[in-house]
Amino acid sequence: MATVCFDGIVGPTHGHAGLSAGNLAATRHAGEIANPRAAALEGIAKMRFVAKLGVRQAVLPPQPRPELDALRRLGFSGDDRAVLEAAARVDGGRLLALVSSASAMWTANAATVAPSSDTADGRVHLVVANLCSMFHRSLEAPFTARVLSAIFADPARFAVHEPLPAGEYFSDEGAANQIRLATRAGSLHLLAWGRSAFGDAPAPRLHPARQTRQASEALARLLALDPARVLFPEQDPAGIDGGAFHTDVLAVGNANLLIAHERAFCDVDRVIDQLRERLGPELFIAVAREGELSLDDAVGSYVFNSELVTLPNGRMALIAPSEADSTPAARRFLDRVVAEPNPVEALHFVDVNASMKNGGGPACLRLAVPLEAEEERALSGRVLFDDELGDELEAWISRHYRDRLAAKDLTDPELAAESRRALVELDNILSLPVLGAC
Ligand code: SUG
Repeated sequence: MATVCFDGIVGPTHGHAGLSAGNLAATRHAGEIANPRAAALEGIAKMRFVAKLGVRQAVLPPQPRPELDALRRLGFSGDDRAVLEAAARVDGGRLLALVSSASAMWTANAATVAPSSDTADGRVHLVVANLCSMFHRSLEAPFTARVLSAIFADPARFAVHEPLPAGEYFSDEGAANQIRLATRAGSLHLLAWGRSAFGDAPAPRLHPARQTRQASEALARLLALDPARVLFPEQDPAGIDGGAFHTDVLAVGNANLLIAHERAFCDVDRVIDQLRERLGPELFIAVAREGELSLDDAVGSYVFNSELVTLPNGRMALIAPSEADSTPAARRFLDRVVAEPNPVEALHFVDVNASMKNGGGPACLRLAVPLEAEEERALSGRVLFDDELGDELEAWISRHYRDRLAAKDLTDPELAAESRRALVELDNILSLPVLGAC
């Protein structure tokens, strides 16, 4: 089994609108002028880099934005120009920014995943995330369901589940709150959460907790996991208040290695004991305590939002954001992890700064899907990344994307038309007929 990393292609309306409360980077960069073309090319460069390491790499398409259908459902009418201009007058342009967000690029939030080796029916299960905590992100779910159903189309091998019913009770943020670990003792899924729907658990005071415990429990059922192979740790409210709105801001795991900050989970030592008990002595754990790496530096550098990948030789590489290189305590921590006796043999830094400005590091940009070779061959569409696809995508981005996008540009109906044309063309490149149909 090898993990295929599905990266989201950054969309043509990529911007910095400060849409996510509790996401410190996004809030700090609100209102900055964006460069969607550079952002998208940065994403392709990362995919190229990861693929060159020998890691299986794939792509997911961006979504049509601005979401004019959503605006029409909200009562705006007339032609596209009239709809966009009227929406732009609402709440100082906030509504238009929300329906224009290219946030589907952070595919770690697209779905929760269980490989066929872990499920009761031997199929790969994916549950599309409803993302209902944030309005702009909730708009992603229906299209994500179509895209994943188109790619994982073979019902004998794959089960793509509809998003959980949206609402206060079942708020689900996808694999950003999931860590799968495995040793010869078996596998274990951590399905973390930030609040209980009934308020019967400690909650953050400053920032919203997005995932509910009830959602995580529903995911375990839908993924058809053995209940003995699931843990439901709570995200530390102090971590969320420090800017870790998703688990993957403070923890990353792969196979027999977990790397985490002590503020990732409530009572982190108990979580570690449970992991050791279930996974045995083959499990390696590297925890940063506050004294070694402050919560501020951990969140500011996104060092735990590194991709932790298995290389063809069975060892691992850490692909960290360049911000972790320039934050001394984060860099020292990474050096310690590489020096310790664990599977990590290489440390790399990638520049995904346009994504980082919105609170999305390397790991946010990919959905990790462990697949057997025959399952990988059963994927529909031309989604597996190679140099040729990379070249075509770069040329496509250079043809269609703007290099400057300010909030006022979102009212331009030509931007919506350009984006649509770009996505229709992408259908052909990816042989994935989901975009043109919109
Ligand atoms: O949901 N940012 C995203 C970042 C998601 C990061 N994903 C993971 N941690 N896996 C979010 O907060 C900001 C968009 C803006 O402000 O324009 C945004 O949606």
